[in-house]
Amino acid sequence: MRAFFCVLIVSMAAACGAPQQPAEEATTEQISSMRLQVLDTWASPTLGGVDVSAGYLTIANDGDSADQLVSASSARAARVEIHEMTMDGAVMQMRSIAALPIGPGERIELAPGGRHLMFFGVTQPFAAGEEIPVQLTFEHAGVMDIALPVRAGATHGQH
Ligand SMILES: [Cu+2]
Repeated sequence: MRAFFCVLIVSMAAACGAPQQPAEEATTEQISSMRLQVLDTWASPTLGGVDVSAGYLTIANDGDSADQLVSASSARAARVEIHEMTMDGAVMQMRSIAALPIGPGERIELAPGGRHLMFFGVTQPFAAGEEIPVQLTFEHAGVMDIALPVRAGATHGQH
């Protein structure tokens, strides 16, 4: 099962990295040794005319070296940021973070009420039942293409 997952990640990375990076061999090696898995992906539907939404997922690092999520993007949004929630007194606020570190053996959850991916400039609403393509870029593992099924859940706080 684990071997299968790595092969899958490697082939996806090779497929999307090939056009821009002829020398993808080293990257492929790194990805297979990193053993990063992205699980439990989903996104909130956009609500009545609002052009922002949130995405959630779990990143599991089954490898023995640290990595970090450094950026995210989507064809369905003008910009995707990595956000975290902080308490300012009794007020919960969110802010963008530059990178999300994932230590060896660690499992990082992006879930409602905590860290999340934030989509800005959504022109075509996210509708329940469809999948939003997202590209994650890790410092060492490189680029990973994932899909976030849209489903109703905890609605995201206002920005
Ligand atoms: Cu946010």
